Amino acid sequence: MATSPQAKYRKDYQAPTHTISEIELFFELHDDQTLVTAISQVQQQSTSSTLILDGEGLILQSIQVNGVDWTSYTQSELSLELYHLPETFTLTIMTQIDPQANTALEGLYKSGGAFCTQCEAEGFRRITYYLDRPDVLAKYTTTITADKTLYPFLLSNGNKVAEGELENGKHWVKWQDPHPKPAYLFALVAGDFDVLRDHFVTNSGRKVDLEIFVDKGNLDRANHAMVSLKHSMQWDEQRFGLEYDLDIYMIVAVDFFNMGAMENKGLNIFNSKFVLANEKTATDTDYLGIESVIGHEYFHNWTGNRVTCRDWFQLSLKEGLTVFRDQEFSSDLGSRAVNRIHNVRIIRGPQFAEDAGPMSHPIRPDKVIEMNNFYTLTVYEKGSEVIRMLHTLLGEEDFQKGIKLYITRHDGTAATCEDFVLAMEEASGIDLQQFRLWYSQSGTPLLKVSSDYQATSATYSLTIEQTTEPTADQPNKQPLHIPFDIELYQPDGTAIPLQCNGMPLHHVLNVTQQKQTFVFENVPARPIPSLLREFSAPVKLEYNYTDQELGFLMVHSKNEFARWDAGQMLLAKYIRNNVDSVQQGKTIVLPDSVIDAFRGILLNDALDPAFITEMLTLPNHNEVSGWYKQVDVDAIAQVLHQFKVMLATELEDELSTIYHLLKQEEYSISHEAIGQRALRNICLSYLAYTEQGERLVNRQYHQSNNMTDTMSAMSAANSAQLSCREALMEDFSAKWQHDGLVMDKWFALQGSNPAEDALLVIKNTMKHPTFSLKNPNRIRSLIGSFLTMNPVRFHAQSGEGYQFAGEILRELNTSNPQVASRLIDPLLKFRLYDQHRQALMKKELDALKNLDNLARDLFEKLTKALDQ
Ligand code: B3K
Ligand code: ZN
Repeated sequence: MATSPQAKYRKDYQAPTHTISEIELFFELHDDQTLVTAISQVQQQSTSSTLILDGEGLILQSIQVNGVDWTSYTQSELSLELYHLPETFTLTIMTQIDPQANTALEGLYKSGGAFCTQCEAEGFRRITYYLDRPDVLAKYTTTITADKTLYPFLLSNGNKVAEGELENGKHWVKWQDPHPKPAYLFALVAGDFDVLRDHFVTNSGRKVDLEIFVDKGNLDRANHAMVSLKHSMQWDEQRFGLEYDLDIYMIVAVDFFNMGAMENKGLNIFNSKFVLANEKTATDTDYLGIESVIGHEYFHNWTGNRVTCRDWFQLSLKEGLTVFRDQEFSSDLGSRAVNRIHNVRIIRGPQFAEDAGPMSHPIRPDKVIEMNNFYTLTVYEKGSEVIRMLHTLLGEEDFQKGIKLYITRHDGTAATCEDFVLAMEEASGIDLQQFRLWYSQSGTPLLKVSSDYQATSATYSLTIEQTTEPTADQPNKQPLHIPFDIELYQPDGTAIPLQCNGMPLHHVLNVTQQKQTFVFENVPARPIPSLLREFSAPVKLEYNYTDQELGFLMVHSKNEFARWDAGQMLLAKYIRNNVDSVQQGKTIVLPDSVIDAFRGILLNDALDPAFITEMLTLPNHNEVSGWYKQVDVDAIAQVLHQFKVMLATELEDELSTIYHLLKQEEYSISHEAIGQRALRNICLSYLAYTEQGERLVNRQYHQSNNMTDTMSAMSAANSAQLSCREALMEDFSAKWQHDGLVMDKWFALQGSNPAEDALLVIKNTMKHPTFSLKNPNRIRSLIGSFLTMNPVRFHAQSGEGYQFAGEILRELNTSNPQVASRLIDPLLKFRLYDQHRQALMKKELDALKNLDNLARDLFEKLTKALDQ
């Protein structure tokens, strides 16, 4: 690395010196020498006649200003500075790029046989020199020329306005996007595809063509994506009153993609994982993932595209809000409780861990070296929790008023998080001054709650104390405005109407002080409190519940989420106790009362099977690790394993009855069928630890007519290390080795294989014909699961897991820094482990840090982790 990468600060924002009203792009596509001509209409907005454009890895061919060659410029590694420019002018820049050699998958690159682009956050500068910042909005016209046989489809944003043939076997297509947009929403695709076509008629009666482009032969896997797209369009009209604004909406599925999908205006580009599905190739989880990501990208059309971000520090403005919208979409279409549980698991697990680690940052970061490092769980998921808290405080009606005001006020412009909060404040009349701290303060608040009942006065008080521990980025914390949703129950299960100071009270308390007591009147007997219902704020809760109280809440809470949460608290208590026991050399015990509480849930046929499944799902190793400042990998693994065995043994009859009862003859993708399969398969995952395990798993695998049941069988065999595991793995690989996407499920099992020789097997698996270190999906499936889902083997005392991670990271640092930067996270947490492991992990980090060509992405994370 020549010079140390420079950080950018939120406080340094300055409006652009120039704006660009229109840009006309010409692409002559060739694998290794693509020619890009960019003709921009530029207007000076400041006193400076110097224009500094961003550019990276470009070969500059020519510059013209108003049609005349321009020589007054300097070029550096990351920019082009043009001097002595007129106030308004036409700027023509020709650059040459090499898409074939672009393994970073940012800018214009080749995915298999197709050309495609990824421009967010700062990829457009790898296509041409430009003001590559989100507050420069221009109208785009794009002409693409390419070989007609290889690339019959030439796509870009907006509407197709012209096309033609050329003599040399080439053809061209011209696209025009009427909506001004920042460069990060630009997209281009060229390739040969099968197309699934449909249409949608908007609320106001406009017909929109819908097109999904998939690799040839995959048409039978595009249907669910199309159904999801139509559901998204309908839902956004109904719930948010927002209609689509172009005549065409295109989605292209590509195999090489760094993340999930990208919301480019009118031309979404998707990781094929979030498009392709049929019952033979995709699990129910895949189906639900597709629905949610298709929704997410579609919802960006208003929250992201029509109103975009002023600068990248404001990323949560579009991402937090759009995640909130996609979560609401999934909840309205499916089970609200189950969706909430899934989302809360992410916050309590990996997001809390992010807050506690070296990369901690507020949802609106203050300092960034590589923007791609900030597409984080904090910005996305915690960002969505912040929007959800606003929704809780305002209620649906005022929240929608706020959204309307925000969109009307900022349509067609680049806005800030402050603009959003202001609109919410003005629409509702609620003072959000203190609430704004959620945008600037990082870390996870801890709420310590205590209670007191006075029989004589029939009053019950809750005292809430909030603290936020210092984080790597911010030593001092202030009290936040926390919506705290509660209910008080009488021992017979009825809810007590809340009353404070003689006034009836809504169930959401406004916690604003460091320490605060709420006194409830007319409470006939000592109540059982249900606290932080719906996880009404992204905080940790501490309250000294008895087992009986938790057992009570598991049965009597009015709200399913609260019942699940009580079950989790009960499990958490015994997981902690038993981790202590293991450390003291004692045996692991789980009282009968706890097992009976779960038996009660399992046998309650009034409950939704999908919900029972969540109740029976133990917190995973990563979530449990997050409870500790010093993680004892082996003790946690032992306890979780033993809990599984004990629950399986004690509940075998019930699990077995339900397993057999829920057998489905016909496959259907309804929410009801998904729920039943989930329950049946979690029963199998427990039964795998009993004597019947081998037989049931084998039979399910061989009789299965869908990927959900197939994978559940394989995953049960993998976790319980059944002797049929090898045979099933071999059978699966023989059947699917032609299909990388399906094989990813198999790679993930190899990665998370708890066997002692897992690493050796993984190294051999890298030679599998379907594996490639060039494909991010393959890397995440095999290597990613080893690093994140195989704690015991990854953290092996020998250090071989860390060494392996180091080797892979050194390679990816050169070929695909973005993927490397995501993969490195488990190593960055080295301070959580014992001295021996810390030293081994640090050795790998130091070796990476000393690389000559260390990418910005890794530089930022490594310096933070090591300098802390
Ligand atoms: N906006 C994109 C993410 C871009 C990530 C760039 N490293 C997908 C999404 O959040 O919808
Ligand atoms: Zn998004």
